[in-house]
Amino acid sequence: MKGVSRRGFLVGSASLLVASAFRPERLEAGVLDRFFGRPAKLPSPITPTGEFYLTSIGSTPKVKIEDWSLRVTGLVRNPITLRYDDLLKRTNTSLISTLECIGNPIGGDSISTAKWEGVKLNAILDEAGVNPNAVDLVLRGADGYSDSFPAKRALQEEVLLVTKMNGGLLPPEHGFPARVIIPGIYGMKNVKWLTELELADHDYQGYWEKRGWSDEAIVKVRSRIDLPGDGDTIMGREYVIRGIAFGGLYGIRKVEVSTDGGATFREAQLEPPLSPYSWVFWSFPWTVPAVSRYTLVVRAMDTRGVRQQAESHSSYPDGSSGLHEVTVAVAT
Ligand SMILES: Nc1nc2c(c(=O)[nH]1)N[C@H]1C(S)=C(S)[C@@H](COP(=O)(O)O)O[C@H]1N2
Ligand SMILES: [Mo]
Repeated sequence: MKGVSRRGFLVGSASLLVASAFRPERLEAGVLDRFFGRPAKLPSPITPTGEFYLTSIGSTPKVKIEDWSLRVTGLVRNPITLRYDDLLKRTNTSLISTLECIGNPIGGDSISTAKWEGVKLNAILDEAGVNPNAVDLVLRGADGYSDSFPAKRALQEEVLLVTKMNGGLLPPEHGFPARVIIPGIYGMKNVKWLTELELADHDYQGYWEKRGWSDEAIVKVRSRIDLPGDGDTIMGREYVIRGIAFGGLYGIRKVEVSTDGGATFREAQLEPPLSPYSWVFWSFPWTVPAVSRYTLVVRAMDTRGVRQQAESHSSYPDGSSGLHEVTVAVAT
């Protein structure tokens, strides 16, 4: 079990290494803030591109756009090759969607939200004519990474072949020239720097699956307390506890907060989300009964009625579970 959870930790630490190598300020903004006790804060509903979490197995590949193309191959009637200009010309749809790394621990910040623009993947796949025997869509990136997800899912309306992020071209580190965004599926399958989409007749095992991570990689219902931060001291008796919750493809029906270490829970207020596939912001006005220390706990339920799992488990192999809690002191 030890070895297993260490592997779970690897994704997170790898992402930190990559983030720090490319944008030293990111490490400062995330990890160092915590070490130096800068105030906790609520994220923006749309994560500014420069603050969006980063994870990759290596460095950002340099793609020469004149030489780049995206090929659709395998079990299709007409294999097609898309050039960058074609893809930009076809960019006609947008989607706000939250992306989370499967290695994100409970309470972690490898989760962000962007407005993605691109073309529906099913438009491209329909043009290629997918053979009904196709099982998986295999996605290959210019960095040698690959992953796959079910061909049936690839034909659904909400899956995008993305060229733009938050109004600008996809930045190099987030997958320029093109990536895929699949709402409700952990980041690992949202392949960046795409060069090939292959329809395969079998269940393909991608980079992380070969290392034991989940093949389905469906995001789990989760919630996080952003305010107050763990270890904070609250001044006064009126405080609004705030945070986010995320239910992947299904959205969030309910968030509940405990101010007594999980013994009792009461319902928080939800803000309407920016999209069915984005995180939800919640708030919980709290009248503090006495000067003391408190353990605050949060839990969520998705729109299907599936509850956030209370039992803690590391992210390996299929995403972390458990309830986020913070301990605060109240002074007056
Ligand atoms: N080509 C390629 N795509 C990739 C990866 C990678 O290493 N190479 N990492 C995946 C993982 S594990 C995650 S969590 C997301 C992160 O996307 P972001 O860096 O834009 O946040 O990209 C996914 N797509
Ligand atoms: Mo990831």
